[in-house]
Amino acid sequence: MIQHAPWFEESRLGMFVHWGLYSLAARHEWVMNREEITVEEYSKYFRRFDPDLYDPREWALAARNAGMKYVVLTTKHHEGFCLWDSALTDYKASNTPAGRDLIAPYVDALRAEGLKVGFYYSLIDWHHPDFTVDSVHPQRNADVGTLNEGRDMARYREYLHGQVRELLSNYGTIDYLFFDFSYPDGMDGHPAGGKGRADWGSEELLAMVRELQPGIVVNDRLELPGDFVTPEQYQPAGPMMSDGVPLAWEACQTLNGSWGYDRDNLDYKSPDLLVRMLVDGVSKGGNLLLNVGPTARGSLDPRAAESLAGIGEWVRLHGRSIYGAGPSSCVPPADARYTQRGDRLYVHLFAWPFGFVHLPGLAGKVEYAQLLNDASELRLQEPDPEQEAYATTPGAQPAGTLSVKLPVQRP
Ligand code: FHN
Repeated sequence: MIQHAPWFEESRLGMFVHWGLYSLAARHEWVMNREEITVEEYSKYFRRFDPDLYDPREWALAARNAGMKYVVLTTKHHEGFCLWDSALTDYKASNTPAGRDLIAPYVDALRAEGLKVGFYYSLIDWHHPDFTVDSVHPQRNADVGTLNEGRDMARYREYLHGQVRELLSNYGTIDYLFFDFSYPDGMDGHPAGGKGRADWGSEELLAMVRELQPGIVVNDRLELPGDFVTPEQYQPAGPMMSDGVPLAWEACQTLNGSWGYDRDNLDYKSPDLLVRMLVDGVSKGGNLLLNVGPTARGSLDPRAAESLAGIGEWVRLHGRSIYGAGPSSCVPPADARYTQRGDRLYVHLFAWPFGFVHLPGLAGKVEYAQLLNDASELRLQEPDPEQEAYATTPGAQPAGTLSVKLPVQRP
């Protein structure tokens, strides 16, 4: 549990939003890197960034209706483009056809819906003239030595700290900060090397963050321990621990493998799979930060909106089995996960059982069982008073639920 921010693990589900100039390219947020696009060539997107449909209230409402309790928006991704009216650069939304600060309305919209406010901030910056060309830079395969002449990471560090200070000073209480990311050993063995805490000034930066926003939660990507661990695009095998102590963790996941809007990518995870990812994570003590990539006009991708609606319907009926819930000491039957909140044990059936669900080791410990979607009772049996109980289940999986919950009330 993050002692200074219990809201984080009580929330269990948040929305990640990747939105920037790469949304115009509409094929990947690393397009600048993957296609080795120079800053000059990439400026075509800067000149055309005109999000006329941007309405963060739409995003906030979609998040709330999906059962999400916090939202994290890319204030600046690796491309270096800033969504807020930073005094430290001209490379910002207010200098594009958007013509305004886009962070202020985002923060207001979240607060209006009672959602916690999260910022993502990229440590990497492929636009800034002092950010040295390294193994992830779009120009990594050009003449790195010549390109780095005159570049000064100390000046970049000052810029980096100044921007974080702006973000944490100018928009009221910020609840969550996702720094991204450190690669001290470089990427893919590229000789241009990497960057880590010394390049970012991580210790000083983190101290400033805590001073400006004492209640904030910060992730673990400054090459320093943070408040929570960030497995990305995978689900840990079990609770994440350090020296036997459970860690707060959050799995960040995409809907279709891309973080930014990826027009031609149709490989969307089904709402049922997304729900099972959520439940799996909570059963291991983790959160799910599920990503959407709005279009360059600022609207949610209709396919993402459909996924969110599907999750929202499940959470509407089953939210009490995830919010404030976590791992159980009981061992679940096959094809199931347990989440527990107080004396309520929730049995999440990932495969519909053959007329009953085993409750190993729970003989004499279960007083009542019901389906969560409609609160209908499930008859309990205790064939072996020393070992297990089981609850009888209807033949057909109840309609309207992506998976079924069984709050098993324990004395
Ligand atoms: O390089 C980024 C990537 O584009 C995306 O923002 C993810 C989200 O966690 N973080 C980095 C990859 O780990």
